[in-house]
Amino acid sequence: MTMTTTTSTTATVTDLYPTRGTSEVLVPRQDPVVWGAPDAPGPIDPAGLQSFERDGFLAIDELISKDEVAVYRRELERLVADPAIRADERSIVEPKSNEIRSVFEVHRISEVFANLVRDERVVGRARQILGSDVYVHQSRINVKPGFGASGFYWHSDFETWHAEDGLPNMRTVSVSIALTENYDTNGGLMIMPGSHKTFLGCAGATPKDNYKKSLQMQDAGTPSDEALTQLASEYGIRLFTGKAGSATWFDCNAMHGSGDNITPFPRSNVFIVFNSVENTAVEPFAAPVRRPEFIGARDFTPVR
Ligand code: 6CS
Ligand code: FE
Repeated sequence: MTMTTTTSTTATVTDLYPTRGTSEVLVPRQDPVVWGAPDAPGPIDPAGLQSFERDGFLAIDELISKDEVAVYRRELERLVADPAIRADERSIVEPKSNEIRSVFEVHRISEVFANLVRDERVVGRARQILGSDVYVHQSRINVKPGFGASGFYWHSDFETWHAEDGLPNMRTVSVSIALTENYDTNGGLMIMPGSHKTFLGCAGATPKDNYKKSLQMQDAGTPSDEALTQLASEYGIRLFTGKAGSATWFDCNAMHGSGDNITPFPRSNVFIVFNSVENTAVEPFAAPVRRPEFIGARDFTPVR
């Protein structure tokens, strides 16, 4: 069953991935994972592209050097300490401690992070995977301080970006670059390897202004216990650890989440979402209104 949705122009775009209806539904992915040629030139070798296609993720031990990490850590600390940033609507705070949890659109707020986005080691990998020019659909720094910062429950990012931001196809890739050490104890990223090949359409309509809650604790777009049990039993769960400077690239539809961080050790990262310029956002497929542009970009200018 495919529903159609209309864009702001007269064209209609077929909804390949219905979600947020009355019942949950699992459908096979209808898009390639690696859109570029398997031997496309770039920082990822063919074996790396193959494993990304198979698993839906690619871990890089050292994407940026220790010295570079120090620069980005200082910039993160500068932003988090700036009262103007805290007052900015692009800052999301922790529900309990009221500490800053995330700052969105960090590639537009900070020239330092803008440089990271256009670094060939970063944007070059995104272009290789997506097989085209790319633009930033979303960027954020996640501070994930210690002593109780809450994690993110299981979800597929694409399910939200399709339902609420209007991304038509799975031609979007994220990279999480660790700015502090990711131990196996401080709330690291967990991904179900291979889960990116199944789309889980969630049950339950999107409330208006959903983003105000979902960026602290997601509700709409949350899989059922039964579906998570089925996916986890089939695919397993991989926890990502690594030194500051390591990075995890993962497909937009990989089922992932992270636990709370009750250790004294923060798990800070910078998270950048690249979307293909061939997959620009149309109207939301399953939400009453668009999310703000600082969460789902409407400026499709390719990263240069
Ligand atoms: O809703 C979003 O766009 C964000 N939420 C999560 C939990 N992951 C993806 C994205 O940053
Ligand atoms: Fe996510």
